[in-house]
Formats: sequence, C-alpha cells, structure tokens
Amino acid sequence: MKAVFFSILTIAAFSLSFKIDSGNITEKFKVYGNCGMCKERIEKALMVKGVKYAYWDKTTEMATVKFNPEVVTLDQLHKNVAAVGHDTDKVKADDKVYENLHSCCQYERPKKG
Ligand SMILES: [Cu+2]
Repeated sequence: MKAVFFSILTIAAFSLSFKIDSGNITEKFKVYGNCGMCKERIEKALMVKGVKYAYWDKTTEMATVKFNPEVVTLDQLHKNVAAVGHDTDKVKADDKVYENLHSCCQYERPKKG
C-alpha cells in the first residue's frame, strides 16, 4: 500500500515539474522535415523570445518546445516553423518557401484535407 502511494506521489510530482516550470509550459507537435539541415532550420525558427528550449527529433518528426505562453503563443510557434518552409500539424508552409528548400530538405508533404 505504501509503495502504491509513493508511486502515485512520484508520478504527480513528475507531471507537475514537466508541466509547470516558472510559467513555462512544454508542448509537443508534429513538424514535417527530413535531415540535419531541417533540424537546424526548425530549431532556429522556434528559438524566439519566450522560448527556453526547442528540440526537433528527426526520427519522429516531433518538435518539443518549452516556452512561456505569456510571451509567445503555440500558434505563433507553428507559424514560425511554417514560415521557414516546414508544415506542422496545424499550419501549412507556403508552397514557394517549400520549393526553395534545399532538395534534401523537401520532405514528403502531408496529404491535404
Ligand atoms: Cu533537410
């Protein structure tokens, strides 16, 4: 019984520290991309004022961003990534910007609709 209580406590403490960190929240979202160049481009686009940490995983194509929602919104982060040519699960990049990406960076775009 004691062990159950402590594991619940540990999970609660962990999720709390993950979610709240002096006003910062951590969000994960899909960003389409291919390679290391994409990674640099995506992470650079995400590192704006209010962002503490930005990481893009090439294998899962998931961006993890820790930011202060009072300074920058999640919507804005999606737009920043789309502005440099990468589609997200919310915002689609402009076709022209996508076409100007390095050929190795022209990831397979998500299906429309
Ligand atoms: Cu690339």
